[in-house]
Amino acid sequence: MNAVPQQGADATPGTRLASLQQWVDDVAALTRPDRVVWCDGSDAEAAALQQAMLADGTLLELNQDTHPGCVLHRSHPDDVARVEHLTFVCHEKREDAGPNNHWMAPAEAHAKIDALFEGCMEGRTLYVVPYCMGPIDSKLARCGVEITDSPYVVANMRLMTRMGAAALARIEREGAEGKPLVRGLHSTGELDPDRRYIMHFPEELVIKSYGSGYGGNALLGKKCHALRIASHQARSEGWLAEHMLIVGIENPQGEVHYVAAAFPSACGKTNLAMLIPPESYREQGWKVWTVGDDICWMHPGEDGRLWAINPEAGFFGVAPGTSEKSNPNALHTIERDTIFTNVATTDDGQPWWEGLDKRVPAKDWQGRDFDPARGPAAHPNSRFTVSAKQCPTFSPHAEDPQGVPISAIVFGGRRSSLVPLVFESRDWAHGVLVGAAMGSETTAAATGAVGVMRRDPMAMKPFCGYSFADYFAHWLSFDRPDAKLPKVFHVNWFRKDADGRFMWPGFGDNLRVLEWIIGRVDGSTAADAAAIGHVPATGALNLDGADVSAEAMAELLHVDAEGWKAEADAVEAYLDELGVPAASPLRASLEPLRAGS
Ligand code: GTP
Ligand code: SPV
Ligand code: MN
Repeated sequence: MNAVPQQGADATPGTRLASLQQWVDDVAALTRPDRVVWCDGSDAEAAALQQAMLADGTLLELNQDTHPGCVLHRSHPDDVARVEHLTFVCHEKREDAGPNNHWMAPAEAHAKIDALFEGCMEGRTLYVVPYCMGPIDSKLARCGVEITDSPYVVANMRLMTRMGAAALARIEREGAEGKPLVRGLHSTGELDPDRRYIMHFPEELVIKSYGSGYGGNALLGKKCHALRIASHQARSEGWLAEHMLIVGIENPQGEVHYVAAAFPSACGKTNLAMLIPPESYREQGWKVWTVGDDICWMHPGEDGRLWAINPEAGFFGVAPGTSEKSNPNALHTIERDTIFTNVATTDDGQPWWEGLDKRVPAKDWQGRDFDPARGPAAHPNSRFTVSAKQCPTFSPHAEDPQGVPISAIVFGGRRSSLVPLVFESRDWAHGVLVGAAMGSETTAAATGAVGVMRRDPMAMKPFCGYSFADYFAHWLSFDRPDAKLPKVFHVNWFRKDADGRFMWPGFGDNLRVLEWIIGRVDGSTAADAAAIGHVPATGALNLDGADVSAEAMAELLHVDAEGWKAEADAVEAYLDELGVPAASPLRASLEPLRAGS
């Protein structure tokens, strides 16, 4: 990578925060780059970087008439998803990482990965990327600095975070006050899967990532900082860092309820966050406001409610399946100034993926002439990176420094059987159990088998920076006398019939379920008691205009008592595996399932 912009005369030459300067100097001594560039986040810097990447083939220009400002990146074919088996959470004590994480002793982990970093930036440029997760003027926001040798990472971080001079100014101000900073070191290395690690040191607020240029492995502000490190910080500071979308639902009276929803990777967060109401709802005046599509930081406010910010500034969304029918909002968002990664292209250079439309792609995600015999044209985990500001439904409150108040928390996963369309937990402890018991069939977002059911508590299996037993206890601790906690629900858009077809239309029609959820919050909708919690009373779900048969609906809402007894046993065994104490309220919350009432 030689064609990189020279440091401009007006670019920040470094920092007056001595500890930060020292770290950058130390990293430069270890990695031996040709050049060090401090990123200021300016348009000029971004344009120069993009030019350099177009010149050396890191980026390819897409059709500028149909997609102005859009570019394509084709990753190394072995570097297309998160690598959970190579991701480590390195607490001093193994038990603090828990059975839910891969663990290595910090000293050993540093030694292992530093050996890879040694001299790895020779011939390359070292970029210093100061960033802020959350609105730059928000007390709830947190800063970090990522050092990377990938200009693609710099370009993505600029869209996904508040990156550059303003973040550095906050970092310097907070540094002078002695506030901690998250430090992330990243190199693409050789992109060799055998020389690849994603290491976290929560007690030091340090991340080290080597050997991958892909999304969650390389954009360190995202999963590494805003989930794994932040969840550890949140535990000691009394807040929650979650793998959740945040969406505002405005009813015809103009009242907005904010809902936070945790679904595992590639299970519908982006789609729900950008939902377009069914026509009948639009006519009545329902509106949906997008606050965030992947990460949610929630803090108890003075009023006892949970207040949430989206720490991110952009969307790194799944491309396949995104269409004018499923998510027109996303399609409009990515019409311009978007980085596409591993999508296919049409013969006139437009981005294309399975499910977009009926056109036939010309080139597949690896740039080969498309041949259906080789599988899908776009990689199943191909993605777009785009500023959230381009989303037509971006909430006017998304940048409020105090965040938005959360009325309901929704858990959900891909469950082709058993789990009904929606149910409500009985109380907070039961809600935490419902989150802890979440299961979902695996997707292409991580390497490994797809479609295998696994437990994924709160959609945080790959992202919790400490032991799940401690994490559940932390969730339970929010239930204080002065707290006005959100109600907790579970949904399943992914039930399948005997022919393997989805039974629920999903997407925009999911608003029907959200309407019931909000009705439960404000007390206007009816529910029946069942062993799993509260389920919609007959007729309580608005199905006007929905393309779903009465038989399918009955099946979607049915509670299979025997099936749930078996599920309760499986959940109990999982809690045992995680070391959840016998006296935990989670255990008591399982009892009604056993009793079948
Ligand atoms: P990450 O970015 O990986 O955390 O994922 P995400 O949860 O934001 O996933 P996303 O919304 O991008 O959904 C991924 C896949 O789920 C796409 O293939 C969608 O088409 C599909 N999907 C989303 N919502 C629904 C739904 O309501 N029903 C069905 N059947 N599929 C859906
Ligand atoms: C996920 O896998 O949950 C994502 C994409 O949101 S990545 O940032 O690559 O982790
Ligand atoms: Mn995600």
